Amino acid sequence: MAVILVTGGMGFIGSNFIHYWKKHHPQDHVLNVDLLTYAGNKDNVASLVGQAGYEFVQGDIGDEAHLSQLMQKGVEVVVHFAAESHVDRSIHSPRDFVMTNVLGTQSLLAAARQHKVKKFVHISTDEVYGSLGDAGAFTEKTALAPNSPYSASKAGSDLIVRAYFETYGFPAVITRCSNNYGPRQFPEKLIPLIITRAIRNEPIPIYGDGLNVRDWLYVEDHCSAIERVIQAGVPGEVYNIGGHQERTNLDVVKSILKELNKSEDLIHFVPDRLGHDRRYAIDSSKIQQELGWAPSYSFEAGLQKTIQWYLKERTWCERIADGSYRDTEEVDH
Ligand code: NAD
Ligand code: TDX
Repeated sequence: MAVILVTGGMGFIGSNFIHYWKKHHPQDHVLNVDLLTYAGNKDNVASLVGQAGYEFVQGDIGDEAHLSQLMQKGVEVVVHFAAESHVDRSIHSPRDFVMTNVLGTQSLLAAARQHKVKKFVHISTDEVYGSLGDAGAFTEKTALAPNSPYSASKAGSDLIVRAYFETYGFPAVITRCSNNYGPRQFPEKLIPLIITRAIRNEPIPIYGDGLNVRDWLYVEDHCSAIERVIQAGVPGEVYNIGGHQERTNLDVVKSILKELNKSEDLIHFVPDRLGHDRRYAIDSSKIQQELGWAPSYSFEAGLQKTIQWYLKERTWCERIADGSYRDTEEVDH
């Protein structure tokens, strides 16, 4: 039995990863450490509460003493998802992003290093590479050129992780994934925002001309890539993760409206995001060739599963809409 510490396990990707890991490695003990910011939702892992091999501790990755104490539970592997993750929020409150993503990551690294963990997987993003023109894709050798406070803070965290490897020989690996979508994504991000608004026949805001391109990956495919990195990723290396599923935002919106049988009249063009990156595309040949990972879902298949999940989980959506997902007394897990 291995003890795995997951940070940010109440968020979108972290909670999907915990479900994935418990399904495929039921013997392992997962310790979920999350501060429960607005993005942390206990409903995401409610079905695991009380199960053997799952434990939640509320905590801040910036609290090195607390993290150090938690590492003493025999933690061997750290998978670090916790972050401020929304670009629009970073434009309004950049400081929060530097505090959590840069300083928080350094505190976590210090605690993990002191306890000599065997592997530290740092979950980063393709946004650290900046924006692409019409052609080409980001490789692991592409220079970092982040444009938003969010991506700059993630690039800062990548560099401090890199420094821990170079300076102390700390066994850290960095992954950089493209845009994720799937169950349990907070409806501030494009795909869940469109789905939940379209279901309620509310207007859908599209920034600028709607022709910005993102490279979409179903969250379960991201989880299987992280699994390969835990098992075989080489310390000091960076692995790009993506599924070669580029779509314009407008195409994404139209696909969702069609699937839900809703009118395109719901689309409303609104002023563009400041510093809006035009296009992302990931070259994931390194992880495919060196670690034998491949995505399983096409964008169409993943999107259909995602829409079905949001249609079925009405209570999950309503508890976010009315704010009750943050009531800790009611659902104490
Ligand atoms: P999310 O916003 O859904 O979840 C973040 C989680 O971190 C929340 O549960 C929150 O409570 C927790 N958290 C925030 N600050 C904390 C702190 N100081 N201490 C402990 N916990 C804290 O984010 P997500 O979309 O699941 O993204 C997870 C990670 O993956 C992030 O590092 C993000 O940069 C990266 N990433 C996301 C995407 C994407 O498309 N969503 C793509 C590539 C990489
Ligand atoms: O209401 C909207 N209208 C709109 O046109 C929203 C919320 C977004 N958009 C556009 C902006 C982007 O071009 O849709 C695209 C996707 O936006 P987000 O869902 O905010 O994602 P993005 O900015 O691409 O960043 C995401 O992918 C990389 C995650 O939020 C990051 O955490 C991850 O690192």
